[in-house]
Amino acid sequence: MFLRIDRLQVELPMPDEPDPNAAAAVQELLGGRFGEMSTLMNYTYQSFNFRGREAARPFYELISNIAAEELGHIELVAHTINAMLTGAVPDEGAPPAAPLSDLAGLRNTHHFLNHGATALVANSMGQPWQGDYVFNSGDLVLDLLHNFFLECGARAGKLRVYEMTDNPTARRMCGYLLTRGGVHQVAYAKALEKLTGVDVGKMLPVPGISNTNIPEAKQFHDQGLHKKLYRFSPDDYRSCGAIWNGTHPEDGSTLEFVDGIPEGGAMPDLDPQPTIGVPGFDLAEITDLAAKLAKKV
Ligand code: MN3
Repeated sequence: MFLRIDRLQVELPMPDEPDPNAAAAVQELLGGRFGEMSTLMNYTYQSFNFRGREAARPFYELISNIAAEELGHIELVAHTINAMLTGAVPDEGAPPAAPLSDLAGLRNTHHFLNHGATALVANSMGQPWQGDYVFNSGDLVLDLLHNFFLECGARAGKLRVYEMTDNPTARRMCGYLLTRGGVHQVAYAKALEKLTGVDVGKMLPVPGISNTNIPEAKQFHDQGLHKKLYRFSPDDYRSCGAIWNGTHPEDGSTLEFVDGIPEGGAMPDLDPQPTIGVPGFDLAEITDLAAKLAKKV
């Protein structure tokens, strides 16, 4: 079962200006081959399909627990995209005028034509996320090796999106996810080390640039988030600590298995987009009905 908490994993400041083309670039971190949909679905299906789990429980629990964190990463990237699209749709204008004509030249018009100025399950080129991005051979060493590679690719993607936009909301999200993705990269390397004896220190880091070079990641590094693995369950997944222990390969700090979830940040409340009928063309009616329903509970 899944328990849901209506908070983001980190506080996300809203940008002052819309930035729809940069939002299109950020889509790569949501629906690209190395995006958060891919990390989520790889670890989720690997946990669903895990055979012999009692005999290999710490590995099963590590994969399951990280899958839960990845669901929150999708949420964070989606809200970043939504924030960057907010304000891009003009407030006024109606047919037969063409209030959306300025949006026609944007990189991804699906954000507005098919969605409410919100995130797509697609990459930066608008291609939908695909199920064959999931690798689940059933061979634990091979799957863990894949997961390590996936986290390396994800980290490279975040660095490149960071290089493509100086939007403060996008960079905040990139800084946080570079830090958390770094944790997962180390976690899978540690799991491989426990399973095969491979030298983790010689596998890291990929790509060869430290998170401490990125100011938006360094702030989380300085708070120690790079050495913390959270336990994303009220009662389960306690054996992750059998893998997440020892020292961090980069700075030698002691790894910490946190018994609970991050404090996180408030869920942003997105402005309605009346010109494209979001959440409906008669906002007052929806607001009135919702208020009446809320009084009944
Ligand atoms: Mn992630």
